[in-house]
Amino acid sequence: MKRRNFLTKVSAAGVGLPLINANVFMDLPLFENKTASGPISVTTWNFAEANRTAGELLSKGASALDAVEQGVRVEESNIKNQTVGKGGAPDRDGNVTLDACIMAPNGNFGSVCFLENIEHPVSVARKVMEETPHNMLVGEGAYQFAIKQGFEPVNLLTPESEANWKKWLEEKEYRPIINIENHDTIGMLCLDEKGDIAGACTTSGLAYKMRGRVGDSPIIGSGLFIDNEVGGAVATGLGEEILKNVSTFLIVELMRSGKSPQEACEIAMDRIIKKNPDYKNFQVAFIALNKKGEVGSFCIHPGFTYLKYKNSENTELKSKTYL
Ligand code: SD4
Repeated sequence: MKRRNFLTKVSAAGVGLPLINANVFMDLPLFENKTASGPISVTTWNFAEANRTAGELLSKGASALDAVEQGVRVEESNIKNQTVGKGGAPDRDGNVTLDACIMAPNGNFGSVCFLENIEHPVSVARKVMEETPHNMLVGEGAYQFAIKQGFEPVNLLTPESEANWKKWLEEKEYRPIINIENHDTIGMLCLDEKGDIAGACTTSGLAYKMRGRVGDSPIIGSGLFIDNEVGGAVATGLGEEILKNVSTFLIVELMRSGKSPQEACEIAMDRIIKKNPDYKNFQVAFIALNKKGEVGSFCIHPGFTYLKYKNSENTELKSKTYL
């Protein structure tokens, strides 16, 4: 049933609902169960194998939730990638601490922050969502929970990340890097065959951060937000700025009010840029996907790319950029 029909019916029934401008909801289905676009996976940066893994799973009929989890796990295990999972850059004391979240079409989510010695924080986040009465676990509690769930303890600091950290210690200059070799936090949004959307986001956070620092990536509404009636958005870049603006929630709300994913990303970025005159010195990037399968992306600095898997093709796309 279309929401417009629903509104007509309830008001005809005279149930005394407050007056609502029905135009706001025109053509928005109340509960949309299918998409005409077919399955799509979109992923931040150039994590081609991760996005292909998710896209192929979707083509075989996997749920969006399974696809995002399996997709981002590829990068969590990739030790060449120093921004996610095993091999991630440590904090300034040499500890690799991971943040991740996953959000399901039914609006539920799981999140872990400041998790150490576990290779797949996204899967721990999913367990938090499915096996506990909570949504977020942090630090030692998250680690203990993971071990109880059967995750193996692993050393996440690779010799390469350790060597880079030791080099950093010589100067100890803390400055967020704008685009880390074209790969960084992985954020993924999937739309499945049934038209359901899910998302995941996983990171080792900013290199050489203070111990205990948590960024936007595991925070629902900042690093990731999904609303299965509207669409989803994920963010990458300087978490502090994304957190201050609750950017992915804002993007989804803008799409709800009729903006395209592209327009929504641009308006949300405008908010960050207006509030912080220092915007030339940091990067933030967004991708958004709506229920129609339309995709948008926006970033501050050139250099951010993202991937779209659709109809068996994994295409790298250049984001529109503010500067
Ligand atoms: C954070 N947003 O921890 C993440 C890291 C990132 O580009 O995406 N860096 O702030």
